[in-house]
Amino acid sequence: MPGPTADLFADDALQQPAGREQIGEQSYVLRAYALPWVERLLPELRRVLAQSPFRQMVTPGGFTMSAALSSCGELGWTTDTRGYRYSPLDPRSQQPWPALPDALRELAVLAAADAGFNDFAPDACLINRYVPGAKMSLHQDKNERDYSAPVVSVSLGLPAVFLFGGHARSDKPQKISLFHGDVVVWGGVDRLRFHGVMPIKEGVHPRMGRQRINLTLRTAG
Ligand code: MD3
Ligand code: FE
Repeated sequence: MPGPTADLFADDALQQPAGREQIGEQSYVLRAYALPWVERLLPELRRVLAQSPFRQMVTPGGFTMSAALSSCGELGWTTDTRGYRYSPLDPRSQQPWPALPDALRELAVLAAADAGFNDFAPDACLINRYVPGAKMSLHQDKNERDYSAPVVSVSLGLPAVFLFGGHARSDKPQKISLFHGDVVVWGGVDRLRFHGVMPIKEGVHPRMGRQRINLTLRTAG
């Protein structure tokens, strides 16, 4: 078993020198890209979550998702027994979702541009919280109106193994480790590829504690 020091070193800086890794024809991991932004993002995130706290949602099939969700921006993604959709109101409060924080928008627009997508204009940010054991099954993101816009995701906290599949559910997925501060940009021909997250391994992140938070920015409306 690694001790606390090993955990610390296994984490951010050493395993992920900043740099861009291409994972698909139009998809890139920007390693450690968000690290300089984290101390601006966390207070913004705290404000968002005070207004729209994490909650576990039920899929149309009747399963409770293991990841807890919230949203910010003009549109938020929700699911219930009636289906998946984007909505301008948080169903919990019946109020608009919290605004998309400035630093988060800036970071996402810069990351998209670095991956070749200029003029990214996100209107929705889905916030996923995973505790150890939580996962996301292989799926496609098909609720957005315009698939020409990329998706930008920011990983915070515990590491995850991201599954990046193909256009058919049966295509064998690549496994890509994502660490605190990594940003991933997916777009173009990769936009409708199946993807998921393996169950998060037990651990405690030195900054984020016993959780992984993923922020996914999209143009949904
Ligand atoms: C790849 N979230 O919220 S990053 C999701 O880590 C979701 O929480 C995962 O899948 C997470 O829908 C993965 C986001 C992501 C979003 C859209 C994609 C990855 C994608 C579209 C195409 C390919
Ligand atoms: Fe997804």
